[in-house]
This record gives sequence, C-alpha cells and structure tokens, in this order.
Amino acid sequence: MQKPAAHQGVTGELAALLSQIALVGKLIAQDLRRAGLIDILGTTGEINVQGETVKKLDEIANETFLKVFHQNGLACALASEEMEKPVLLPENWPRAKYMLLFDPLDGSSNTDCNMPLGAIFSVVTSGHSDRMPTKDDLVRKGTEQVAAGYLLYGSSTMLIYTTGQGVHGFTLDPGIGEYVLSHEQIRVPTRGKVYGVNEGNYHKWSGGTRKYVDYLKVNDTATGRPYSSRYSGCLAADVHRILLGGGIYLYPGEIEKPEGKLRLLYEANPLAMVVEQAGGRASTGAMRILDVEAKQLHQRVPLIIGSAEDVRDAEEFMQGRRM
Ligand code: AFP
Repeated sequence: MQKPAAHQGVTGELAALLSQIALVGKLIAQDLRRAGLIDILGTTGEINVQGETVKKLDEIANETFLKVFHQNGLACALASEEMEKPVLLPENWPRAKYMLLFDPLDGSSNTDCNMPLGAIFSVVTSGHSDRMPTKDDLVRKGTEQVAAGYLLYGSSTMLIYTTGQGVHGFTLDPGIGEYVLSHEQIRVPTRGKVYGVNEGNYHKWSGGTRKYVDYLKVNDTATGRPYSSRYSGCLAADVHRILLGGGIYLYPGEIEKPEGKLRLLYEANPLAMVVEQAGGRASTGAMRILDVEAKQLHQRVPLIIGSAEDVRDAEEFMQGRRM
C-alpha cells in the first residue's frame, strides 16, 4: 500500500487513514463471509435518518467505522449516512486534521441474498487550525476532498481509492490477510457498452432521461447500441464495473423528486472524485457533481457517472439539446 501513496506525495497520516479504512474492510468482510450463519441478516426494526429501514449489517458496519476511528486517533470528526448527527472527536484535535464521511454499507438491500455490498468514503481536512471543527465544517464541496474511494465486498474484497493523483485498486488476499495492489492507475474507457439504472422508475423520470435510456436500447451497430443493462442495487459495485469496463450509471432526478435519491456527501462526491481521477465524468445531468454547492449533511443529488462520452450524451438529452 505504501507504493502509490509514497509515489504521490501522500502524507504518512493520510496513508495511515487509508489503511485504517482497509482494516474496516477486513473486519466487515469477515462478518459478511459468515453472515447467513451468525444471525446478522435482516433488519433491526429501526428507520434511519434517510427514512430507510435499518439492516443489522448497516448498524454493524457503522459501528465498525466508529470503533476503528475512535481508537486510531486519525480523524477529528466522522459523519455517516446512517447517523443524523456527526461524531466530533475533540480528543483527537488538533493532532488529527482529517474528517471522514462515509456510507458504511452501500447496497444494504443486497444483504439477505448474498449479493455485492460496499462502503463509500470521503476525506476532507478540518479547514481551521485555530478551532475544533463543527458539524457545518463537514458540509463541503466535492472539489475540497483530499481523498475518496470505496470498499467493495464482491467475489473478492477490494479497496479502491484516489488522493487526487490517479486511482488505485487493492484486492484482499484472504490467504495472507493483506491487501495487494492489483489495479494500478485505473483508467475508465471513454465510452462503454453498459448502462446501469433502476428502470422501474422510468415513468417517474423527465422526458429527457426517458429519451436517453430509450436511445441506449436502439439497435444501431454503427454507434455500438443496444447497450447491455447491468444493475445490482449496490452503487459501489455498479460504478466499479463501469470504472473498469466503461459505460454509464444513472440515478436521475424524478419529476416529483428532482433531487434524486443518492447522497451528495457520502456517495456522489467520493465516487465523482474517483471516476474523474480515472478520466471519466460525473454530473447531475445539469452540472458537474464536484461543483455542487453542499448545503446539508444528508443532501441528495441526481448522479450520472461513468465514461466521459456516455455521460456527455446523457447530459445532452437531459438538457434538451438532443432529442
Ligand atoms: P444504501 O444501502 O446505502 O441505502 O444504498 C443503496 C443505494 O443508495 C445505492 O447503493 C443503490 O445504487 C441505490 O440505492 C439503489 O436504489 P434503488 O433500490 O432505488 O434502485
């Protein structure tokens, strides 16, 4: 893990923080491997701040992030998709200048059926050297992230991250219990042949979004259509497929819900940083994700992300510049 970090001027503290996220990945992956055997599937009976049913594994994954980062002293504030309010850690400040925002278990509807899961994270600096950060200091524009990435619990466990100088992927080798650099300097192809979207929402979308998705299905070998549809219900897994093979993922806004479903700070910003660093594009359909003004911790945003040319096509349809 030192190799790309050392190459790219990543400080020891940031490298340490990333390896602690890798540790979270090991701990959660260990639980997931035995999930059907140790009574950690199903729901807790609670509803989270997002209005969603809390799965037992959501809670376990959130607690794992909190425990690891409470003990390691590397962050002075933690914000999670699962918690209404952030956890501020004055005992770590000013020694720890980083703040961590995370979706501890992405795709949690996949828990009970042995489908892929993930975790998504974003790292920002506290921004003030003269005072402890407040809740509002966590609400930052995507361009201010110093690192971002995701853990993917699929057929292998992987950590993908960027510190703003390219994207690297590590695969957990269960034989030695260590991550090995398996994907150095990932580049997303400029165009792909795959689209991922929850098409059950088709009739809720704007005309532009519907026309774009219809366009992807037209049989036209000259432009490489029809595209194949791939959607797992786990954003990290769907974006990972596109990061490696190209294509487009959409969770668009809807007529009655223009802000869409995904969270800006825990999902859209970190994945936008990763995909842009790999040469791709991430947009709301109207503007670059990383330039969206962050106003609230749990703010939602439409997300169109993937190969640069595919995302540009989608923007043209959504903005009515193409019919
Ligand atoms: P959470 O499990 O963190 O709530 O994430 C699920 C998710 O935000 C994302 O991973 C999926 O792509 C998307 O929601 C799936 O949503 P639909 O069930 O509406 O397709």
